[in-house]
Amino acid sequence: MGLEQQLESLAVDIAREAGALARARREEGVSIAASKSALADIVTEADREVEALIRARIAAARPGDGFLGEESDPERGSTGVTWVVDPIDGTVNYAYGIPSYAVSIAAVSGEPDPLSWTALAAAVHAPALGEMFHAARGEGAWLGETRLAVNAEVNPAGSLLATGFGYDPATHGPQLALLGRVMPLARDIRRIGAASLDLAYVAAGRLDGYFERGLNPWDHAAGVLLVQEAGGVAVGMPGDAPNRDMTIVGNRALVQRLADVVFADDTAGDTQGR
Ligand code: LIP
Repeated sequence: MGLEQQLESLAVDIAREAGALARARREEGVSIAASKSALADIVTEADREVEALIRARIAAARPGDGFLGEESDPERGSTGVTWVVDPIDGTVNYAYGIPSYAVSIAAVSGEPDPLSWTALAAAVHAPALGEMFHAARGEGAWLGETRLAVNAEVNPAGSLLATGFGYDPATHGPQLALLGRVMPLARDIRRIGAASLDLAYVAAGRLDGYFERGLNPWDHAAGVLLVQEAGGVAVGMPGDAPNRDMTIVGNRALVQRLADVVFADDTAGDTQGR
């Protein structure tokens, strides 16, 4: 078993344990610990507890690896591998009791920068939905034991697209304007509320494409590898990998159509807030 598959196996095992903890805490009742970038950008006690569990399991299994998580301080490693973790992606869904939340764990090599890292392994686990999406670089993307593939064609009826909006109300005007420009490409829009699931669903063919501005590295690190290993394309701003400025994924033809619209009049880029 190569490094990528070893990292994938570890990510899956940790995601499963972390998902069980998140689900247990949800059933006990969720308490909001704080707000972060905006009043609506909440963190629960469970977010913090689940990330601490993930971080401890990784440190025990792979001492010396780096860590970049949503709820704790970043740590540069000495092994060249960094773990990029969102302990509960879809925090607002989680707080409201909507089951569309996921533990998102990725292992990357190189600098912990989405513009330059190489994703090696990914696990996106939705514990309330009983689904484990996973991938190792070069080994395909999977839902459990089922191999995944993005929808290869652009549907003449239009594409089923997902997107999301920032926590900062100041971002909503430009983001809604962008959505209006994209709508002619869509048969319909979904707003699932967890980027890692949006990305996993594109990999699984449940969505044709997804775009969102303002994602954090831990929101997209694992899901982008799922899309790429399912035969899809993932881009950011022209010439960039997915990052906070923009994430667009789907099959190659759809991504080009979306990018042509998104970057034609990039007013949504005026407010990068979350
Ligand atoms: C969420 C993302 C979602 C985005 C939300 C939020 P969180 O991450 O997964 O796509 O639209 O604004 O950023 O905060 O639940 O980890």
